[in-house]
Amino acid sequence: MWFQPVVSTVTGQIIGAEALVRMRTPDGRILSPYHFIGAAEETGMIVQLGEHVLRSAIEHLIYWSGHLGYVSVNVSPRQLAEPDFVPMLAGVLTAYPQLDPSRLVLEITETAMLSSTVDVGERLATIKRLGVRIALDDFGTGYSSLTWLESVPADIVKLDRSFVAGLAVDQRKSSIIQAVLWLARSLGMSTIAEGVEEIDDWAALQAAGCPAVQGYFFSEPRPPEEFQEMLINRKCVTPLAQFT
Ligand code: G
Ligand code: MN
Repeated sequence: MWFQPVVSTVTGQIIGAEALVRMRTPDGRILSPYHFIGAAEETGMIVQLGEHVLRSAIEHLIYWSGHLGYVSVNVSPRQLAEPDFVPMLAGVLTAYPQLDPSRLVLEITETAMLSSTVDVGERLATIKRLGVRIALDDFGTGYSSLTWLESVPADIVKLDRSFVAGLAVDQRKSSIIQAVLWLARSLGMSTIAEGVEEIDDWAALQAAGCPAVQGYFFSEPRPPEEFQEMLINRKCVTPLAQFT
């Protein structure tokens, strides 16, 4: 498990982390999920992998409890459609009674709704009843983002990086971002802008009132020891003073 910080644009502090699974090959290379999630889904190993990721993310969050607000975990459409997914999640939550379930966020992409054989809205509603929060991942890139927003009981919108890169110099992107921020706020949802790489884009997001950001500008995903170092020593310093 690697972790990438989510940073508040208001305080400059790390408020949460996205847990991102990586695979180490026998010759020591690090592979991103892009290279193995497909195979894990085909072989059915996604079930064990999904549970492992969930448990590991929760254990790290509990360990960093005093320093980190929440952890988010990506859930693939296939995982969500598994009949055992909700019982597995409920079982894991029971195994960690010290964890407030609202400190766990599941990130789901819109394709989960399009390609699924199950009623995704219904399944997510059941998950929400467990107290876990839901984030709409890569928001804005699918075919039916507004339907997704309407039909899913989500708590967080994760604005896709394609709207974020170059935002500061692109009036169209900035209009879209302001509209999504407004929409999310009116629906009682929070927004995280993903893929923030440039200081100008960060400043534009802060000025637009986007509450939280994530991206290489602050930190790439890091192994737990390095993430912890950043978390405890607050090394993920934002140039907040320049803009406030
Ligand atoms: O689909 P999702 O948003 O969960 O994808 C997360 C992936 O995005 C991770 O693999 C992570 O390495 C990558 N990522 C995180 N921050 C940035 C960024 O600032 N720029 C780019 N291009 N990719 C990023
Ligand atoms: Mn994600």
